Amino acid sequence: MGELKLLGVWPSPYVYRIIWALELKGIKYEHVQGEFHNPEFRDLLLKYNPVYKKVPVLVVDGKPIAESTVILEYIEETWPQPHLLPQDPYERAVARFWVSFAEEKSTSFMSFFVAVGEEFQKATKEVREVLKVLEETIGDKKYFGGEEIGVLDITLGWIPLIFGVIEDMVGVKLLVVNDFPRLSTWIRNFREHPSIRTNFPSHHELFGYFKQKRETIIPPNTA
Ligand SMILES: N[C@@H](CCC(=O)N[C@@H](CS)C(=O)NCC(=O)O)C(=O)O
Repeated sequence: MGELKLLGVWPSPYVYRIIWALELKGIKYEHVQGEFHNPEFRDLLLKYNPVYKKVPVLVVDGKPIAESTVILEYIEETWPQPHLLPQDPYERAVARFWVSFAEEKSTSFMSFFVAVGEEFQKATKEVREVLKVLEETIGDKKYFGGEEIGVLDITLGWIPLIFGVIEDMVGVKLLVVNDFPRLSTWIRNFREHPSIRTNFPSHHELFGYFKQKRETIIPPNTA
């Protein structure tokens, strides 16, 4: 394997997926962290991800791979150890089902972040339903992957990363210990993992960033 470059923009939760997977597997890579308003970085994105022009992009010996879940599959196939997917084909299919579920439901969380009025109430209800399903799914396991972090933990890693920040911003707490004891424990386990902890921005930094982002979508005093 030659040169490995990750094109990212801070603090994209999609980019963090790739950082966490590479760190967990101990893979060396160069992180090219750019900004969307930088024309040179835009040119790079246009070159390496002309279809979506989004981060993350993993560039392997000059050849790009886009879409975080596709990149995760590539990483797993190229560096299988430690495994992010189960070895049993049925269990692997189940893990992929939950990844697909998590991706599909992420739109409700997006609405929770940016919607107002009735749309916000609807999103709140949907997010609570998704959290209930996840609470059931993790059961008594340490991680969704079992004893070790797996692909679903990484896919859902944006919950430990930014959901608390979003809750503080919108002023509604949904993921509370009393209602979601297992998910709350999972969040702690995930954040404390040595490969995650060292690649995890502070609540304060994230709050500043997402507050500004939200205000470009909902000007203050509109909510
Ligand atoms: N489905 C994509 C989503 C990636 C995505 O939405 N990335 C955002 C940053 S969080 C982006 O690059 N947006 C482009 C822009 O804002 O111009 C994935 O899983 O990689």
